[in-house]
Amino acid sequence: LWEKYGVGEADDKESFQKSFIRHVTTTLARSVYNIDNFSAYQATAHTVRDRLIKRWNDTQQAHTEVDPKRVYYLSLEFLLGRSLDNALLNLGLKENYGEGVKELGFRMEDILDEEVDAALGNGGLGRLAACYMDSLATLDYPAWGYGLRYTYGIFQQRLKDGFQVELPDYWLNFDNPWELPRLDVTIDVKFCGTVNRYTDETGKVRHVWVNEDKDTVQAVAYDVPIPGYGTKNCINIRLWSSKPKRKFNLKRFNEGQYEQAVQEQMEAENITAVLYPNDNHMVGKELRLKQQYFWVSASLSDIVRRFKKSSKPWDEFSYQVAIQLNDTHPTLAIVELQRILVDLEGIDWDEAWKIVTNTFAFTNHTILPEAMERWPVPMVQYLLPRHMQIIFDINLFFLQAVERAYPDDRELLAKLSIIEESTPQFVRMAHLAIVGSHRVNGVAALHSELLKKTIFKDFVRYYGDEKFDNKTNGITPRRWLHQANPKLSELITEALGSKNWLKNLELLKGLKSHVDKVDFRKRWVTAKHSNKVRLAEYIKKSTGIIVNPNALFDVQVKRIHEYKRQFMNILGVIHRYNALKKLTSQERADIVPRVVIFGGKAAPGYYIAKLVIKLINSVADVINNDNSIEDTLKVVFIPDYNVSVAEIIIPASDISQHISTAGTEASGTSNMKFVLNGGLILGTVDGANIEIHEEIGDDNIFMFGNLADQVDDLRHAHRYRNIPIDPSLQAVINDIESGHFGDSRIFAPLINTITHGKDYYLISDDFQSYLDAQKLVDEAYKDKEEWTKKSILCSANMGKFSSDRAIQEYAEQIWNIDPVPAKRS
Ligand code: 26W
Repeated sequence: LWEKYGVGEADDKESFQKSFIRHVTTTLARSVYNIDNFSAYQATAHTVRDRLIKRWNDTQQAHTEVDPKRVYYLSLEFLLGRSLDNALLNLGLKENYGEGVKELGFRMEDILDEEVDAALGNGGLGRLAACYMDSLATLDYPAWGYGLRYTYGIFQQRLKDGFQVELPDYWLNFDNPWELPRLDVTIDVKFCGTVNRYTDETGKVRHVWVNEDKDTVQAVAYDVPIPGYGTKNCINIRLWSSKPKRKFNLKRFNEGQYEQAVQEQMEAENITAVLYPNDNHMVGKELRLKQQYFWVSASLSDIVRRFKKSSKPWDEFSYQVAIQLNDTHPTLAIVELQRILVDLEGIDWDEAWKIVTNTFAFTNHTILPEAMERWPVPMVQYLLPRHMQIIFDINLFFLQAVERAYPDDRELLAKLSIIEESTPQFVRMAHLAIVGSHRVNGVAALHSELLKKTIFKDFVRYYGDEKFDNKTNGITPRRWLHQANPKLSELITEALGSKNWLKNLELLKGLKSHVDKVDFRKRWVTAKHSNKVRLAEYIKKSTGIIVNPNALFDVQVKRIHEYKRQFMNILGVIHRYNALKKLTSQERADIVPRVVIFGGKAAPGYYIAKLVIKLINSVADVINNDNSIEDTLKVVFIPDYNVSVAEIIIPASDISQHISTAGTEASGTSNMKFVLNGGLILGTVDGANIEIHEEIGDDNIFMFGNLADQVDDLRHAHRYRNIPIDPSLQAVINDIESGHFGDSRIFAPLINTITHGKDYYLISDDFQSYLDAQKLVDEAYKDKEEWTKKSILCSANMGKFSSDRAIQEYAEQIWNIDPVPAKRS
């Protein structure tokens, strides 16, 4: 029938226009004489959606026929951003549809700009999941994502008097054309209740978990199609939304308990209401634990149902199913699968446990102690009584095995235990994830090494080194170069003679032979410059500040966190400002003008991070209004940094800063995006900076600061000895304290983190070498031709950091899955 009626098939301009008009008049119920940009967006999106559904159906059908081993990517966050442009490019529709809308009197850019971001994530981990789905689809892997359909995504950030204020992100205000509601796919999820023990007819002890109807909620599936690039393959992210299971209680209504009856319904909907806005910081809210189990339970029940359709024996489960845990957030899935196998399917514990551990693998994304998930045992016991028993049993059998290997080492048992023996006790989710998985990985070489040497050291001793490995992160070149930087993408395609680099990023190496061509360099600079003009316009629109596109654009955009050291950056800006003021007008003429650009959200409860935002804005106010420095320095804080703002900022940077205290940033992924777009980086010897350095060479990167293996000693020294603060830093602090940037009392708690605290993030220790590195940047930028060569070599050497490479490594080395080529019907 698809063939016969050609539904969602044709890609030509006329078919597009026909479908566009049909959607305007029927789907939107509007008159064709009254179409605004938003309606045009909706009609275009619905036209693309029709085509996506076709591919999505074909893909699922191919998977059903082949019944291959599938991978399930469990992530509490998918930070997808906008979908229309990506779908147009991946499906190869951009040109025809662009012409189509133009003839109808619209500009494609305006239409694309109407879309709201899908912002169901905080930062790195959520965006990584989105890039990985793009690569899984592009490489034809049979993969599913599972997550939550939050009613509210990450908050919108506004600035008031330089302070961050948060607004709810009610992103589903208008209909969302990128989701397919599956109101028929519903799954019951239980909470609370009790566990009954009994002996079955074979004499085996069994457990049943029973609860009251009011404590069961329903999960409803919403499917988000993810199209691959240059393939018909289109995979699925299934997001669960919660709703009450019990029909509205009429009996109670009659008894006059209307409010209580409504209350129960609302509590069920609460579960998927909001994404928790903390990044790298654990807050032990009961609702968050409920979210985690709700999601994990619905997803596993879906996965098990799909497995059962093939009527294969249970011992083949792990040959059919690989489940990747995106950090510890879905760790309860381990316990849930064990429960399904033992309690519901009647499989013996040991056999079940083998299936479980062969199925799961776990990725760690941070070593910060405050980010480690720990749940109070009483809370788990109350919400999930049977799971708590199973966790205790998993721990018991695990510790018994450890004891056999290391008799008499009680300390080792305490260190490895899944249960932390405090009052109350806590469940250590990372320990549970390690014990329940066959493979554990970090996200960059240094990070994976540090995991083995620090927080997972004792596990390496017990399991050996082979269980732990590295999978360096990657980014999708489709969105982060082709889509975000069309001018540079076009130039690259022309120089390389084809678009193949979009599927094989190593081909960018071919740009090296163009470095010495003056004309090529000129065109490279022109592309770069137009991106800077585009960003300057965006800055004017969003902040009112006017910046010069010929200045050096120096960017730091990421979540605001002490370990990322935006504080050090703004302290460096003050240092620069004070130096500029001392110069004569003639001396200033030699200075390369700079625009220092910040962006990023602070967790709403993170007081110090919010003070950093205020300080940046206060410093910006003074500097931007000081005519005496003659526009040699401007400071901008771009509000509400998100994926679509990143797509404007990243292609426009000359230099970007990735300056975390060594050993604290697991990988970073924006560093890869900047360099891929020909931006140089100024960074510490941390995370993926190290591997970028290896790929692009000493001449094309500015590295500074203490190394990870020096951090412990330096911290120790700050704690126990009186270390004098770096003099340049002290001068800057004095300047703030003098009131130069407004009432300095506001900033006292922030400054105290250096002066009266322990300078835990070692700003004082790195400050001088940071300033030195900045000086080298200034010098290097003066030689424009050399800088352009560096810029080209940066892009040329970034092949390794494609998410295609990362996904291929996961597929071959952890999941053991093969591509299922999409059918070309
Ligand atoms: C429980 C609170 C919480 C919430 C989120 C703890 C930890 C997280 C995330 C795992 C934090 C995160 O996004 N980490 C980032 O992961 C990226 C992708 O691997 C890395 O590139 C970043 O370096 C890392 O900070």
